[in-house]
Amino acid sequence: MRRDIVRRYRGNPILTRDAIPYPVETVHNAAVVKHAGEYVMLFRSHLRTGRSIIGLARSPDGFHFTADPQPFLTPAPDGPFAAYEEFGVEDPRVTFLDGEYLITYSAYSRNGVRIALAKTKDFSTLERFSLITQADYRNVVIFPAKFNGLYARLDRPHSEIAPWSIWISWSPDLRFWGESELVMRPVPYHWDEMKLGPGAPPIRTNQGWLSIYHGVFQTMDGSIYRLGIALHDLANPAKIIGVSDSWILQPEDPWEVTGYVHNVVFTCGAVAESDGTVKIYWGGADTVMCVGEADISDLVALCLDHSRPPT
Ligand code: BMA
Repeated sequence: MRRDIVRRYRGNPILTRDAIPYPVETVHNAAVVKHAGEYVMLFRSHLRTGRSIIGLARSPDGFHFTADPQPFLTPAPDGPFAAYEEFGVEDPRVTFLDGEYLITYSAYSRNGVRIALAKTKDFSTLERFSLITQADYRNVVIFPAKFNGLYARLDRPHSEIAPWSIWISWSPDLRFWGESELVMRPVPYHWDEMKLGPGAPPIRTNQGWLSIYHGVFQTMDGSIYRLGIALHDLANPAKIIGVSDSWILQPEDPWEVTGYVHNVVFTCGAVAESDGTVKIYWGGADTVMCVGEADISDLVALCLDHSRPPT
């Protein structure tokens, strides 16, 4: 009998546009963290213009979410970010480090897509800190730790020459990033052969940093977005210990197979719990939010015992 590594919550989808108190077309690709005794979700929504904004929802248990009355982050009307957020803000990721939440998100404009970093301590005020990439980058996740005094992030530059791969970069101050290295590229004729991107900010385990990423395969019927996992070395996350040969989640439920973009499961966040499980949150078909649970030890074992070459 087949045993699913990610156990889908029976109440999926957990958040849809009908539950949002302002007009939106979708609710997807959300970051989730635990803050002050509740789960806080930052979710992306398309507007009828086709551009995206970021909303906030709260939950006592990680499954039942209520959206705040107003959006959390909308394109900057003026100042240094305005020119780069003109077409919308997308796909937030949140990392807790040194007493504050670091929020990375995609900033779209006529100048391409860049990643912006904003900070908050309480999810009521927000400080836009810096645009931390040039165009075209997406999927920046910051590690919740420093390494020899440096911050580390995984990211996914866009290239017409090489397959779209996962890179690592380092920073002394969260503003200036460099010493970049490619850490993981797609494997030809594999479920993630077309492109890869970091998903949820990495989770610390005794065996290494667990990174839940998305991988894309192109078919005659369009692209399929699935989730996979990789384990990075604890002391030096530029080194990959293992990458699961198989995906952990693929579009199967009707709201993952059909929607704004068909055949997509896409994660921007996961919450590790003290009982050894992890709640993984994903957008279904760029339209609704879903959640499932997995045992962290199962995910680590897949990376260690069922690994394929990282590059
Ligand atoms: C990616 C991003 C994601 C989206 C996915 C599937 O390139 O735009 O936000 O979920 O495509 O459409």
